Amino acid sequence: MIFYSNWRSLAAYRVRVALAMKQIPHEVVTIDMLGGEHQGAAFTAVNPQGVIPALRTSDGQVLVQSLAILEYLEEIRPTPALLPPDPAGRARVRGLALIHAADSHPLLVPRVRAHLQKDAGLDDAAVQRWVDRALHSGLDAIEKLLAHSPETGQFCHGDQPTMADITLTSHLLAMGFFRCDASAYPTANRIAQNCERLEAFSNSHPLKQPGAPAQ
Ligand SMILES: N[C@@H](CCC(=O)N[C@@H](CS)C(=O)NCC(=O)O)C(=O)O
Repeated sequence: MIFYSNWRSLAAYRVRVALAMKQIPHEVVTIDMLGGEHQGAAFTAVNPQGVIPALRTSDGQVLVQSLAILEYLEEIRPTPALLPPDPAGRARVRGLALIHAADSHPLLVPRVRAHLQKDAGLDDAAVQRWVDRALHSGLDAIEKLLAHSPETGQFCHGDQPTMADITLTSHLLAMGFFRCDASAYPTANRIAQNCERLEAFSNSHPLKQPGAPAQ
């Protein structure tokens, strides 16, 4: 498998954690996102959307969208499971994951921030308020869903990490990147600390990847 990645991409982080949890061998191809390589002809021939990540399977098919890739990895390598066994549990985990991956994160990807600045004329402070709002509104909901459910355990769903923990840690990494205060979310922070104790999560941290700055 070939994993097209970049240290700073949170969507790539989500796939990186899943590959590590399931110990799936793969080659990493780093795309220079800050240098615009994701929009160049070579990479858009791989992923026409020009976004990271993409995964080329061992039989040559290219998969896009981090959550679709996670579902694929789950199907080809069911253990350790990223989804619980029961339908309601799977829907709960997918729901938590989608708050981050479908509602919050898409509002703050580089192309959206660039559009807000260049086309909508927002200054840096206004873009920061936009990002703060996207991240806080998502995490407010996630925190309530976690804190008020008997299904929540050491991790978002029970005592084993699932897809929801991958997206929760992705959300908290985004809060760190954008210097948003995440101290008001005790359940989310407790679970993220449990994730951080697992090598699949800690080794996948963006700042530990090739090309990342020291801090
Ligand atoms: N929903 C997509 C998001 C993909 C995405 O937007 N990736 C970002 C990096 S996290 C990217 O490549 N952005 C390039 C840009 O916005 O120009 C997924 O989950 O895979």
